[in-house]
Parts: sequence; C-alpha cells; structure tokens
Amino acid sequence: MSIISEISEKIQAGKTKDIKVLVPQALEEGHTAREILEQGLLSGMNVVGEKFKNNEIFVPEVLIAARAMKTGAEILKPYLVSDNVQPVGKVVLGTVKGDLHDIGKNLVKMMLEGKGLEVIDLGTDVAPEAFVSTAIDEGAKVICCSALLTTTMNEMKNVVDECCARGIRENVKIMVGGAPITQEFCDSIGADAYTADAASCAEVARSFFA
Ligand code: B1M
Repeated sequence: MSIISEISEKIQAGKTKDIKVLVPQALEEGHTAREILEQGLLSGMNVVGEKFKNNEIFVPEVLIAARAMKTGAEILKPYLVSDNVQPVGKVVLGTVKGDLHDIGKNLVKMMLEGKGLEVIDLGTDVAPEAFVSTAIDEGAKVICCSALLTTTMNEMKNVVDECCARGIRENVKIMVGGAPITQEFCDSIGADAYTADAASCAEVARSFFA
C-alpha cells in the first residue's frame, strides 16, 4: 500500500498518532504537501463522510477522524503557505450561524494566509451581524463564509442582506463556499464569488486586492 493510501486509511480510523508519523514521512519521501492533503487527508475524510451519511459510523468516530485530519493539516501548514509574505489586506472569515464545521474553513484560512492576506477568523456559528460589524471595524474588504449544511447555507443570504442594511455592500466582496454551495446558489443570494476549494478561494480573494 502506498503511504498516501495509508494516510487516507489512518484518517478513516482516526489514528492521530500514526498521522503524526506518516505525514512527515510522506514529505520526506518527496510527496508534495498538496498531494498528501488532497489524496491522503481529504480522501480519507470523504470516506468518513460517506460512512456517516449511511449510518455506518456516528458522531464520535467522525470527531476522532476530524481530529486526525486537523493534526495532519497542521503538519502540512508550513509547506502549503509560503513564508515572508507581507499582508496585503484583511479578510473576515467564519462558518455561518448554526454551523459548527470548521475543517474546511481552517484550510481556507491557511490558504488565504499563504496568499499574504491577514485573516480575522471568527470561528464557527458566526452571526451575520458579527461578520459585518467585524468587517466595518477592521476595514476588511472581503468576507468569506463557509457552510456545510443545507440547513445553514441560507445564512449566507443574511450576510449579504446585513451588508446592504449597514451600507457597506459596495465596499466589500462576499465569498461563499462549502460542500452544499454552488455557483447557482452564490448568484441567487447576490454574493460575489463561489469557489469549490480552499486554494481557489485564496486565489480569488487575492485578486480582489490587485
Ligand atoms: Co457533519 N455533516 N454534521 N460533522 N460532517 C456533513 C457536512 C454531512 C454532509 C455528512 C453526511 O451526511 N454525509 C451532513 C450534512 C448534510 C446536509 O446538510 N445536506 C452533516 C450533518 C448532517 C451533520 C450534523 C447535523 C449531524 C447530527 O448531529 N445529526 C451535525 C451538525 C452540527 C452543526 O454544525 N450544527 C454534524 C456534526 C459534525 C461533526 C461535529 C461530527 C464533524 C465536524 C467537526 C469539525 O468540523 N470540527 C462533522 C464532519 C467532520 C462532517 C463530514 C464527515 C466532513 C466535513 C469535513 O470536514 N470535510 C461531512 C461529510 C463530508 O463533507 N463528506 C459532514 C473536509 C473539509 C476539508 O471539507 O469542509 O467541505 P469541506 O471544505 C472543502 C470545500 O467545501 C471548500 O474547501 C475545502 C476543500 O479545500 N470550502 C470552501 C469550505 N469552506 C469554504 C469557503 C470558501 C471556499 C471554499 O469560500 C469562502
């Protein structure tokens, strides 16, 4: 079995200790951080997601896998973001109200920082008012909203509406993403950009500061 497949399997089994050994080993063997992330960590989490959906595993197992995923991503962080990048602008980031999923958001944060953007991370379960007040207070030009649930994705529309209500809609770009989000949804709520993954999110966000 290749080391990348082994990483994927250890994620599925939630073996954080093994991840701490295997991820640096894969880097030493010459695998790129992107390859380890996408084909190892994320592919493992996708299997976890499928099993969760089919009731083959439950919340505790998912949380243990999520912890292993987080550990792996932390090890890869220095390889995914380049050093000595001067901040070029501020971004407010968070997972929307009612939603506690933060693994994708944390990847987005890593990639944004890698593009030289200063990220104000509001965490999870972030109310529309908090996104907008922070953007005003910090002078942030971009708001990034993540959602993983079909029941919470509509909070993104509330962020757009709140920006209009507070009179800053013309001054900020609102970016949306997360598993249930599509370009069509982005257009329907009047957000500025949808991207499917963390790296593309960072590229598009950076372009708003060009
Ligand atoms: Co949850 N969960 N979960 N869960 N969970 C999903 C999302 C689900 C699809 C599982 C399933 O049924 N197959 C399902 C949602 C169904 C739906 O809404 N249609 C689901 C459910 C139902 C729930 C609960 C309701 C379960 C329950 O309690 N009955 C509950 C809700 C809690 C809440 O939020 N209020 C719940 C709880 C949990 C845990 C706490 C156990 C845990 C979260 C732990 C944590 O985040 N700290 C968890 C997990 C881990 C998952 C799955 C298995 C994995 C999510 C993940 O981290 N993926 C997930 C199934 C799945 O997605 N396959 C599932 C890896 C991560 C890197 O991907 O976040 O998609 P993702 O990020 C991607 C892109 O989407 C993108 O970049 C990343 C890749 O580069 N991206 C952006 C993300 N944000 C972006 C923003 C951008 C741009 C791109 O621009 C701003």
